[in-house]
Amino acid sequence: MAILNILKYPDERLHTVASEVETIDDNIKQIVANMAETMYQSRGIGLAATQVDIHKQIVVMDLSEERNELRVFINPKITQSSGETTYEEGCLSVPGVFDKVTRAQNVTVTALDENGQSFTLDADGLLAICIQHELDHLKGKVFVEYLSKLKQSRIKTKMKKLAKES
Ligand code: GNR
Ligand code: NI
Repeated sequence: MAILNILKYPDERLHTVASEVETIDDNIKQIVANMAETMYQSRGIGLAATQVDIHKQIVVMDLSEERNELRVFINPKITQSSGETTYEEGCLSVPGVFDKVTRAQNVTVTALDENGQSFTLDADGLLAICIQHELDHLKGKVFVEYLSKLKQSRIKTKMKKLAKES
């Protein structure tokens, strides 16, 4: 396994649209394992392949307290959504920035697991928020793009300053 480098906003590569996974082979399983390891070591609740510069539709997530309930979503699609909820979001690609985003309260997602089994999940609460946040990454969208242009510009300045210092 390996820890992968997480792209930081405003890296242009975060705006790449991910391609569908055609076959779940050893290479894809390796990517899933490395993404899980990277998510756990970064203490995130989710990670999209886009964030580690792999432009395939792969997401890993773990919302459990014990960090032992890994969820894998390959080629995920939201088939239904309803309601509205606002939550203060953060992102491993925008460290230190937290702001409110309004999203659907409930979503139904269909995806393949790491064995190529198709599954459907009805989600609400933080799980539904996280699914929408991760699917946005696969489409090249970062949560800060829901904020005002002024906030986005301030965040860009802050991130560039952080990058220089490190
Ligand atoms: O770790 C994460 N926490 C989080 C909190 C609120 C809403 C979304 C998230 S996802 C984020 C990890 C991440 O950046 N995934 O893309
Ligand atoms: Ni994120």
